[in-house]
Amino acid sequence: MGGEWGQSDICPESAQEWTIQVGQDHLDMDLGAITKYSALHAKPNGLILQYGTAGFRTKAEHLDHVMFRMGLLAVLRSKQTKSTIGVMVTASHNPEEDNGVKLVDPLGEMLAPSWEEHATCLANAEEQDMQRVLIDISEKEAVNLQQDAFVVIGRDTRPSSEKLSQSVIDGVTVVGGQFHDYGLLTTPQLHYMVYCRNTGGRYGKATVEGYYQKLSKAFVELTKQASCSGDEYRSLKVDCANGIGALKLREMEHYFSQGLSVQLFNDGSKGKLNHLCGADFVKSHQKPPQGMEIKSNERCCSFDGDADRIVYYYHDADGHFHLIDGDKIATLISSFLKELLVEIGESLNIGVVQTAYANGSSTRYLEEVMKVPVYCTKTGVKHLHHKAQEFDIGVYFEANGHGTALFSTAVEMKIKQSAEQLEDKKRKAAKMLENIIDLFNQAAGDAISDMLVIEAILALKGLTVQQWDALYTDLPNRQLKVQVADRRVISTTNAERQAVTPPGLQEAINDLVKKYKLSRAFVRPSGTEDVVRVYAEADSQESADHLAHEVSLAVFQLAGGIGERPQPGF
Ligand code: NG1
Ligand code: ZN
Repeated sequence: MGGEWGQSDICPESAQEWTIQVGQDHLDMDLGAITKYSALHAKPNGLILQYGTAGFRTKAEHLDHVMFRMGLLAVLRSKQTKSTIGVMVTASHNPEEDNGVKLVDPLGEMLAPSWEEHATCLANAEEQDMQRVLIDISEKEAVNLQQDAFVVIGRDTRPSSEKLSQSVIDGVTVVGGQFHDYGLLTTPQLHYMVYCRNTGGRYGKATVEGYYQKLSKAFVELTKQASCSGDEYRSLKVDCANGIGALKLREMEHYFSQGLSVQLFNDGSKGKLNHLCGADFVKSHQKPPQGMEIKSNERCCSFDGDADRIVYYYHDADGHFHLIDGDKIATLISSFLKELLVEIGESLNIGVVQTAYANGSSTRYLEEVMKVPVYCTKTGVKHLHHKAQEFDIGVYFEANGHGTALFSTAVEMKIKQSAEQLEDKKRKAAKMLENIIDLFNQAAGDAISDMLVIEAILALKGLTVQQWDALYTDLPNRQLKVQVADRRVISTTNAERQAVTPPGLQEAINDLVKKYKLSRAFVRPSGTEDVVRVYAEADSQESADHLAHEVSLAVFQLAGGIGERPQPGF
């Protein structure tokens, strides 16, 4: 488990040079204090971790030094950007015993790639090299050490999170940073706080109350405009993965209760975090979570452990389970936004961003039926977020339910004006769009915000969950994992849809794909686990399963598989 990649090869090693520089330029850092406190958060010898797709993630007991050092790094980043930086202590959908940490950049976005490398170097430096690496980072990034620094910290409900966030605080304070500890927060709430603080309050108030008020006000305004107010549209069962989402939704529900009643399951009062429940479990097992009773056609959803992902589902009258994943969420949202734009008479450019894991049917539906341009990026929300920023309106979702919509500043202003100036029907549509913009968390994918957006759209359009599901039919698919000695032997191109190395692997996949109808398959090294992921889809579940298995065998043979050969059957 965790993002271990073996020896890190990006950290400079010339120790001598550093000794000289310490003496000359870095008297502003109390290096003695750093060394002293660092020893209290000592790094286990030989442990190498990588700042991966979602920061550092591994067993909680290996993370104390990483937390302390990320506190140090957050201060440097804050000084460099002259902005508030966020630190979130969470391991999202990983088991309860794990934990993790990620830094949040000034506009609530993921940490810049060059700083991810610094994070990796700093986390892996042996005790005696820590000073050198810190100074190296400050030098390279021209950090003005005189600058004030401010760091905000949030954590999820894991038993290890409180102590680990205290280690972050130790790191922040030892280099003279100021901080605000928000305590328990969902990951997207922490992103929201960072965004608010760095935009002078224009985005919202940087408090939990401010978050609840902003979203609830927009939601209640929207649902007031819904003509159908039958109960069936207004109640929802929510599986909270025994995580932070339960606490926060419970705090928030009375703010929006006139628009929606939520019934919480797996609220952490009994079960274990992410165990047999939560969005990741539901999506990967394609079955409902434990601990939730579902009547036919009841609308249900699951959050993941830090409430930044959401998937919907229901049982039909025959008791069949239907999953509505991130692709269908993106489809609902983008078609609604497009309709509003048509009503307002605005021709803004709207794009949908997906990854290679998006179901082929969703891409086809978006492009061919809805005529919305679709773009594919590498896995990891930072890639999707970045791409979505290129549009007037960019909707991005990973199939696993992580996503949001972004609106350019010019669009926000235009819509605000339209909501004031236009006549009747157009004005109503502009007002709706204005509220929808407020309802999205534009800093990060957010289960609570997305849930309210979806509920508002379903109510406004008078859609049942089955009607939403019927937009298109997902192609049967299968995801598998293969253990290899070193997953870095697999490199990819074309947004991870094609393998470049090892030699022969892509050719083998091409040959296998040809055997099935409507088929597609790709492989990539995971950024959060020490495995190679295999994805296949085809016209039937049997074909998708066969194809995934055959591709797994090809990976095992050509990319240095270890342990048992992949077996058929799931
Ligand atoms: P990796 O382990 O790199 O596949 C997984 C998810 C990503 C993203 C990250 C961060 C899949 C196939 N992969 O990444 O989409 O959410 O975790 O949590 O779902
Ligand atoms: Zn998450």
